[in-house]
Amino acid sequence: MTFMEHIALAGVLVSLVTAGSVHRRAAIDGCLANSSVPVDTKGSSTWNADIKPFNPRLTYTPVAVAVPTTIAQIQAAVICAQLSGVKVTAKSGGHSYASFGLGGEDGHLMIELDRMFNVTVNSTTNIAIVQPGARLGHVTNQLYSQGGRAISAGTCPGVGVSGHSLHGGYGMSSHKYGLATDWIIGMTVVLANGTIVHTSTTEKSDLFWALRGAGSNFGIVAQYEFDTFAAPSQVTYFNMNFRWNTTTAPGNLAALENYTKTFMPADLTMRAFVSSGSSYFEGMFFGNATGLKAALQPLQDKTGLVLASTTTTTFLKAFSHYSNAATDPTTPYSFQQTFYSKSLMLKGLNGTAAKNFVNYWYKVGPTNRRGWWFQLDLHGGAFSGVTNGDHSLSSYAHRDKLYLIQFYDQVYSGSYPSDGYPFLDNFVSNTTAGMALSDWGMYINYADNRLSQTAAQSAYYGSSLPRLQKLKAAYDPGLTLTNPQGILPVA
Ligand code: ABL
Repeated sequence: MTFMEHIALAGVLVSLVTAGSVHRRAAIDGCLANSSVPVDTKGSSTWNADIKPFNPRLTYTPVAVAVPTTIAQIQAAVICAQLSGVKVTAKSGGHSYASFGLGGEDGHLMIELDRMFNVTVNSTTNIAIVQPGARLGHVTNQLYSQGGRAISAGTCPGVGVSGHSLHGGYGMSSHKYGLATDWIIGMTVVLANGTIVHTSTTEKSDLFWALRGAGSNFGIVAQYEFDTFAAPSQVTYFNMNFRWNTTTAPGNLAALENYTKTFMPADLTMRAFVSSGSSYFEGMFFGNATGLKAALQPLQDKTGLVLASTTTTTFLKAFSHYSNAATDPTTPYSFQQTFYSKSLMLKGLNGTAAKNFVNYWYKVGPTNRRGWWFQLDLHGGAFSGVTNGDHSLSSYAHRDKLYLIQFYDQVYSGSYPSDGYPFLDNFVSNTTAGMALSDWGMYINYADNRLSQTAAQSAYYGSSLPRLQKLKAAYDPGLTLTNPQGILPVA
């Protein structure tokens, strides 16, 4: 569309828009058609697939679904949303726990990015060009097959690269290599006003900072440049079962905290997994079983944990060991789980907080007959790549947190019960009861849709929030790119 055509169209649209949402829909449909942006028609099978959320607890209906295959089409779609007075949301993998890829509410223009999933590694620079709808399994497989490369990222293969890496991106390489966001070195971005910019540490560095941690609020990344590292030649994954109780758990948690803060080497990434049926530590070690044993010994000495199994294999096979679905998905895609989830990022878990946490786990936990579990990732620590990443280069606010806990309460058939929520709400509130606000936060990649917008902003963005609010005022004062937990502008 030329500039003059935009102006002409804008005139038509202003009168349409004032007549309300039916006309907003006509306006956006008309604009997308005039701009040759590919769409999926409401009610078609592709539309139904596009709007199928990972978490069916939260379903929303967009006003239109654009399915671009080029950066110019993403731009044209954003301009149409602006002209039609419609909010716009990009969906990469669609795994947001709050269905933010659908907008987190009805009526957004959804830009379905999953047709754009190419990954190309430059064999001289080892920099990867990644399209924004690539899923982590595809990224991992492609980087590995194109020269044995990798980025730090999660192991759920269906998760989209965009939401994951624009809001942190923790995974089984993080203790050595930090977050997925740390590997982004450049981005081509469509801003809320429809302009295309390129950002890096030296171009619009404030935008680069904001996108690396709070990305969905600041633009639609249309293409990434990721730096990569050589995938380790040998990876050992392992399990250590444990059975603690209300008496032993607080002391063992204290030992775990001490270990993470002082000894746990970078080559080891590990988490505790606890469900009603089992509890174990699991993780990846970049090296062989002998190295792993040396890395774990100080913790075992203090806690009596026993290594139950080790498997030494390739990086790719270790990745698929921790995959929860087909390991190289592109599109179409339909994986779903029905659940409620919350998170806690903690500087530590000791004293009264540890006792409260342990009491809830062992006393209230067994009263929940659904498939609940928590994962406690040893996110920070003396040798953690997350802790030791450059704090000034990203808005990710939790580098000072030792633990990342994900709480998950799932049903395997039917819908999530409306009286189910207090179970996890109380798990979290009991744990934080005596803590200073600055000692904990939450992770937006495990979004809790039931937080108020105010609570969500401070829990997700912590000390980065004031600067993010100012940048929101600069880049998207009209809240074109937002959702019910989006950052609100402060001039
Ligand atoms: C995550 O962030 C975790 O790291 C995964 O382990 C977790 O996967 C997903 N998110 C959930 O959205 C789950 C599987 O989907 C479940 O089937 C499994 O029971 C659970 O992990 C525990 O292993």
